[in-house]
Amino acid sequence: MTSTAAVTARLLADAGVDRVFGLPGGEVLVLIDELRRAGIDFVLMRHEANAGLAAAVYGKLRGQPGVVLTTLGPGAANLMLPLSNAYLDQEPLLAISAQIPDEYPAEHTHQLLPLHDVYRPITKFVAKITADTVHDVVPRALAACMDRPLGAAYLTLSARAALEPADLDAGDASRGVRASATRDGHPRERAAELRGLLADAKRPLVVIGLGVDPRNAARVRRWVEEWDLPVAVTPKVKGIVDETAANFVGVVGGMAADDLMCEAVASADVLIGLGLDPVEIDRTWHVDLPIDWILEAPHVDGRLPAGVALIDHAQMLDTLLKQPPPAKWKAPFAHVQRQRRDRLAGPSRGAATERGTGSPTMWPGDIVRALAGVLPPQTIVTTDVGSHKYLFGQFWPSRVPQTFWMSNGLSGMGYGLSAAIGASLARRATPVLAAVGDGGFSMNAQELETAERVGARLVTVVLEDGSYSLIKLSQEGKKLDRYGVDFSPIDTVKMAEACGVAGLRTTNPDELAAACRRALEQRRNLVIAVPVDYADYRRIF
Ligand SMILES: Cc1ncc(C[n+]2csc(CCOP(=O)(O)OP(=O)(O)O)c2C)c(N)n1
Repeated sequence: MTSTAAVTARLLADAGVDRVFGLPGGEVLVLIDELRRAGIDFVLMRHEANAGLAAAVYGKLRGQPGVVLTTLGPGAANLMLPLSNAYLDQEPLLAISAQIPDEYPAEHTHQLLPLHDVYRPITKFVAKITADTVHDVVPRALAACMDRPLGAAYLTLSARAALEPADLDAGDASRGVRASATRDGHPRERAAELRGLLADAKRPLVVIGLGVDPRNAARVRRWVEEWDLPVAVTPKVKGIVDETAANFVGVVGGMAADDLMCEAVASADVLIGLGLDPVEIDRTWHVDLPIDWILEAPHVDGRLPAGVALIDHAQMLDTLLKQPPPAKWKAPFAHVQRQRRDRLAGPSRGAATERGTGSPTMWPGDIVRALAGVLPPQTIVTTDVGSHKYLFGQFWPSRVPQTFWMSNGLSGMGYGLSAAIGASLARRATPVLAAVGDGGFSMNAQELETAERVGARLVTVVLEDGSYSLIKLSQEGKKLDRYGVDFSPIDTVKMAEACGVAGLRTTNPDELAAACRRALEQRRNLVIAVPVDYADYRRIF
């Protein structure tokens, strides 16, 4: 006999969990101690939301659920953002919180929240860990996170239940895991159908989305390359194809130059949605246009478009790859590709523009070009949410699968820095770049101290424009008076230094590139503040 907390820790360790992210309260100390005994690192962070975001990215990159642990009440309440993100952005996250013990009198309301009721709608599995259920609910929660669409599960363990004696062995309690949705479509027939459709197409476009398993990246890549098919991606699968290749049309799903991307999808005569999940599309063209859906898992909400059967992508792609392309297409989206490139050009490189304040700024396009020029293709890039996300989402030239991370289903600010910490811990040898706005940075800059302490190594580029610029642009678009969108500067460099991380400010693209490369090579944390003029985004969007 051992304790329920010890069995929980053992089950997590046996499932391959080696790190749990979180922030403690007295009610989870026993579990944290058992995690330590089971060889699982507790990654102490400065806010539960950040811990959850970091954990999910850590888990997804390792091909297993990320785990976040919080106390009850307020700590558990802070999980709304990462659990929502895990749900809408298909990131595997198991959250565990403490809860008031069931045996407490009904009159005990201190820190008592209906946590299961709160999180049930956005998670795939919710349960209480007790001595009787632990062998059942922990494996089921882990499996639910990985069952596609990937997502979240939520467990509570009261401080009292944590100490209850429990068997280390499962006995008969283990009930196995939930089965995945059945794939009743026929991959070979679907491949033949698709080939027939493409044979007559003049302007086909393959749009790849979040529902494509990264393990199929090589197949997808070979298919669009060998057939020279025009291809677009949604932001969350950037890198699944080589975005510097001639057949790459652009990024759909609300990024910069979305007018061009909408034009591309609307003018395609065959529009293939390979794993496309509408959760990333902030318009309604996916309802209005005839999309040929090729899905192997339901969309995030568990739904499928009418009449669509799930099929195995690998089998279908293997069938297609055995055959020559059914037609040759002569770059039907060349004009879109050209206009897309032009949007990034702007003023010549190195020229700092003057903003309202009279101080120098860098053309946002130069930030992308300068960094892309020096960072290796395997660099993991994360963004926060705002104008800079639209910029990087469309124009960062991703070349390697799973190297680009943003919150796009939820689009929740606060993602960029936390995601970068999770990514760096998952891929210790890989350079990591976080591109964030000054608004988002001030939501969680204190996690720089976490990064330094836990050994995450990243360069954070903060695009400083003294405002929530995406919202400011939206306000202007609505012809409203400017109100509630500008803030006074917090010195980014001093903020970094206060957290024990070096910082510098530059408006020179060469200096930006050199500093970034040096820090990544030397595996140092660095924050680079880059002043930008929010009005420049208008010319890119
Ligand atoms: C948690 C959260 N709060 C508010 C928003 C709405 N929002 C979207 S973008 C944005 C502005 C972000 O500003 P900043 O981080 O400075 O980036 P910028 O737009 O300037 O690039 C806001 C407030 C959001 N998406 N998420």
